[in-house]
Amino acid sequence: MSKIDEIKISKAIIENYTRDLIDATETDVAIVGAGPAGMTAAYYLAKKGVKTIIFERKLSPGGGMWGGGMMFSRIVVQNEGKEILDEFNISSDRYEEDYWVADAIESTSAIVLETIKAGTRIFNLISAEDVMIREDNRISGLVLNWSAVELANLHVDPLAIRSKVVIDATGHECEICKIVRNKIGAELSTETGGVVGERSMWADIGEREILNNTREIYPGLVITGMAANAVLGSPRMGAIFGGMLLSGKRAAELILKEILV
Ligand code: 48F
Repeated sequence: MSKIDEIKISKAIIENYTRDLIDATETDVAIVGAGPAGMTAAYYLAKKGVKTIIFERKLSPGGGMWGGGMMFSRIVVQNEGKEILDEFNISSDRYEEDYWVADAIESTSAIVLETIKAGTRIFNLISAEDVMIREDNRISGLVLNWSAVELANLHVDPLAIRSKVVIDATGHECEICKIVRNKIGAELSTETGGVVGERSMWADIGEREILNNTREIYPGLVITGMAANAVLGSPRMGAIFGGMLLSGKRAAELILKEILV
């Protein structure tokens, strides 16, 4: 084996990562949250050649998909979502007439891999702590910091990236919408003008409403996944994931057809 040089290894990591981070400072779409909805949106955007970057707070991308339902590592998808399982080459077993069951670990890893292979770059361990806004009252980028800074509660100033569109794919917390509402005092396009908040579990209604909830909630800001239901006051739905996948795809279609034109 050839002689190993730790300094070369360190330089290789720093140079390669920094090159990609600099490249991420100007993008078409910046997605906050690498859960199933955010990654599916990224996959369909990147496949169409749209420059798409995801920032994920945690070490592992995947959000709430790894854990299945109450740590039983299986997810369920209804018939309408089966085409997306197939698109990601995820194997699934039919359960009665309407459902498909898939291994949560296979599903999450397949979506992560396919999303990256489609051309999306995922930056883990980075949190979006604010947005950028300009005179036209349009969201124009994200303010980012290392998750470790946030966790340690250190006072370290963030850096920023510019993006034509931002997607809030932060799940139940809908963090970006809360920031936009609270810091800018923005009127979101909801019945109250603010974040309505998710309702208790009712999977049938939650899954039915999520596609309509996937929308541009403020100029330059699109919501997808559980964040879409939380912002618009729809119910949560538990370990059925068809709506998350279909919402991600819908967010990508909306951006392609109506925003980045
Ligand atoms: O929670 P999450 O998986 O959201 P999702 O894609 O899917 C929801 C389901 O997992 C489940 C469900 C199924 O019926 O209801 O809950 O809508 O993924 C959200 C990701 O966003 C990250 C967080 O760590 C998670 O991986 N995240 C949240 N806030 C930030 C963030 C932030 N400010 N910056 C970066 N990442």
